[in-house]
Amino acid sequence: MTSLRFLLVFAILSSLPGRGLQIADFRSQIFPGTNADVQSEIANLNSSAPDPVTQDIPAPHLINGYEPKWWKEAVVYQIYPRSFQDSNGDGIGDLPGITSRLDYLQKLGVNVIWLSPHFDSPNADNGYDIRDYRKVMKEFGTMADFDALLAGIKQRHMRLIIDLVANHTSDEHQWFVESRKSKDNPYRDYYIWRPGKVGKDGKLGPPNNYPSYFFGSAWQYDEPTKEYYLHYFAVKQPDLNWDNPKVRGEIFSIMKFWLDKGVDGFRMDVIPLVSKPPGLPDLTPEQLHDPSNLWANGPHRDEYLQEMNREVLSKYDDMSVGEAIGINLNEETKLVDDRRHELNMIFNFDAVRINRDGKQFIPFTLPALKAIYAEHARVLGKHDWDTVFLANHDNPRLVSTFGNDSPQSRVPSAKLLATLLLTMRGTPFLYQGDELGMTNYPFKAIGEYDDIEARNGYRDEVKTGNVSEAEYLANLSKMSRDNARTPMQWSPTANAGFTTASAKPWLAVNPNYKTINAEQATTDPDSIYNYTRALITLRAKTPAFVYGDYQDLDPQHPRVFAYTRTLGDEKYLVALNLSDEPVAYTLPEKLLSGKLVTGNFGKQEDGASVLHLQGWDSRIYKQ
Ligand code: TEU
Ligand code: CA
Repeated sequence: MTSLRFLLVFAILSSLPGRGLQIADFRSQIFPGTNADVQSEIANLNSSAPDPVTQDIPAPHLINGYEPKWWKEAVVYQIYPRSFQDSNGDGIGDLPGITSRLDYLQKLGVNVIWLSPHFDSPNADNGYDIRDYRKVMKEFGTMADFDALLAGIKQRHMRLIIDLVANHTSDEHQWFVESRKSKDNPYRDYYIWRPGKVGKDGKLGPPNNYPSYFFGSAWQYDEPTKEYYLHYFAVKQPDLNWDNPKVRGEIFSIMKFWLDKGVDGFRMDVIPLVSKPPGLPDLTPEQLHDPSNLWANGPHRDEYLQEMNREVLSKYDDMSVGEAIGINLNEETKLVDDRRHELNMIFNFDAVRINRDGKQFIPFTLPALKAIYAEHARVLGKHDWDTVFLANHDNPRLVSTFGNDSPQSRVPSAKLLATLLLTMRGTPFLYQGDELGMTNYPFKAIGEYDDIEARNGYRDEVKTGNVSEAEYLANLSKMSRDNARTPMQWSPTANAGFTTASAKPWLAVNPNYKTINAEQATTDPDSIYNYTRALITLRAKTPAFVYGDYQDLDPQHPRVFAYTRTLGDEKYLVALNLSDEPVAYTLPEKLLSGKLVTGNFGKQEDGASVLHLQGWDSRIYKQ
């Protein structure tokens, strides 16, 4: 019986063209009748003598044990609005600029857009410091511009998730303006205030030894009430006190405001940090090295996320992805197990930050990277869901970090990385410009950087003589977030078409825009853009890349990443050479390659036991 059903399932699967909805179509194809028929079909299935095989047969609508969901079948594209497209010549990207580029995104085939913060903000941290959650940042436009953007996205059958920055606000937010006025102000308890502590030097100092992610202490003394307030990030980003139910109520109503406008969900900024350690004792030396693990595992974290789900998320057909620094894999299931009703998925930073110790660049090996994906596949089960990403606005460029951005290797390595992101297990998140193979910027001096993290680091590390300027700048040029934030390169014309020729972009355009730009890429059939487009189309019609099991075929191979995705008897082999040198790769366990579906060098070698992979060669075979 079981095999008959699977046969049915996959016969139809492999014949269905088109997008996520196919699951529904396939479901209605498999069980064309009304729901009642479906139920009786199930009943018949289960009524016959308890046959161990059928007993664990998954509920008919599950696919390989997974509950089908649009956000599991989605390909997400992240937009950093300040750097995407300027529409009014002030050198700063804005919402009408994004709206003018929606056809470019629809053509690429992505179906969910994640918009980094677009709210009113004094931009101490480029929008991640919000002054008014129900107002659009004036540089980005008006609420009417937002509504036009949302309408344009929906008209193109795409969805929009926005950035919920609720661990902290701007210090210019009305709540904080009130809170700092006096100790008995009704908003005092919206934030975390503590009296200072007199140190051994007899001087008043911060309440404890918490460091800020942006250098210096995480506490700021405030003259009006002579107390300190907590800020895990910048001084102008005071942390909210989520232990205060009023604060949680405020955030939940802000979420409803945007969901009622038609937004499809949230990417939630450092959301695990909202439950603070009780009593706020000093960090131990070990915790001081990376306080995230302590700060992300507060006592009320899950309780507050379950409350958020109960009060808001469960009431809409929405998508929630938590940015979860400090959450390791074993903790991840607590946040994403769909039986716990917290979040749909999280960003776990194991892979994207494999090349850093704190803020220091460190080399990594391919087996170490492969081990992370193998562990994710082992730990995250059928009730969990994962994200797949290797770049965003907080990390250096994808091809420069995980590929090779030299002239001869940039295109093949960028195509290889697109293949990895779009065939791996979990919802893929692409970052603006990676579909063009945009690279890190040739930063030379601290004055070229905008990012508060880069500038504070220079102040505290170089100006104090802790680190030499050369050493600091050398590490920064590889690791800085500003590498990802240079303006989008649309054309070979002045300012790469990001803004007018006469305007001064808020951050310099990468000088390689003459060769690397969307105009060239969209018209070149062999471009990274069109290769990515074909991969997105392939993923949309191949549920094995969404719901299929993952298996690493050769975890210890130092240069080749070979894995399979299997859904029933649909099986695909992905073979990637993540090095400059060619490899004659013998497939393990007498496996044969199968039929080539796509490859960035077009080399066939169907049904082969040895694949002659060029440097950065990437191939997908149907087995
Ligand atoms: O980022 C949190 C985060 O992981 C980074 O800030 C990281 O800790 C930092 O870059 C250290 O290298 C989120 C947003 O994505 C980021 O842009 C904001 O700056 C930050 O939170 C505060 O809102
Ligand atoms: Ca503008």
